[in-house]
Amino acid sequence: MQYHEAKLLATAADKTQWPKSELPEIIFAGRSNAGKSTLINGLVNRKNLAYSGKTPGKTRLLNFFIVDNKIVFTDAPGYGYATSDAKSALAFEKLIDPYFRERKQLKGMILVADIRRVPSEDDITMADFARKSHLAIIVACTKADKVSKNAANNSMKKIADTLGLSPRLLVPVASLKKEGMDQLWEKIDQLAAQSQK
Ligand SMILES: Nc1nc2c(ncn2[C@@H]2O[C@H](COP(=O)(O)OP(=O)(O)OP(=O)(O)O)[C@@H](O)[C@H]2O)c(=O)[nH]1
Ligand SMILES: [Mg+2]
Repeated sequence: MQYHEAKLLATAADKTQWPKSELPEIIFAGRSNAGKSTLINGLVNRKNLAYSGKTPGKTRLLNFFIVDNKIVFTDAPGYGYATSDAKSALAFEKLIDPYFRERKQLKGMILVADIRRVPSEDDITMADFARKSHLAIIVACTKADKVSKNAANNSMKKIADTLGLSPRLLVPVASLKKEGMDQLWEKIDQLAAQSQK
């Protein structure tokens, strides 16, 4: 795996705290506990750059990481955990809506989905949103180390189908074992190159 230089640029509760940067940005979106933060750590080969953990709801704010001085990864809180909790759903929206609406640098989305689960309504909404906003989308199917190759292939077909996306946009990953990182980087580099045009 290639070396990648990464550091935290900013942690933002609202737009006044968004970093001043012109670099293309990619948001890591997905259900709570899907493995967004662990994936960021895996991609840059660091253990604890992004805060991750066993209990859902680890990431609370938007965390911006600058990588290789050429791209910014935005780690976001997950959705769908305790959906009955209207207060946290509202907090999520307040944090994410302005970012989606106003962040000009935002060029792409990595939709992070547990390979063992059928995408939720919220996942479908996210994929639809990316399509409508002309954001490039990549689906990282996490925790592939927990299933057989065969099961992984079947799940990925189902995930692509449910999200209405081409299977080519999906990449299986095992972030803790650093599997699939090169394949995902290849897609990220393509995305970054496109957004430069
Ligand atoms: N086996 C395995 N475990 C993983 C993988 N990715 C993440 N995990 C585990 O899943 C749990 C959740 O990971 P996080 O990265 O914190 O998930 P998140 O999506 O950032 O969660 P929130 O910030 O709460 O929304 C942690 O215990 C991780 O170690 C993976 O590819 N394989
Ligand atoms: Mg997280």
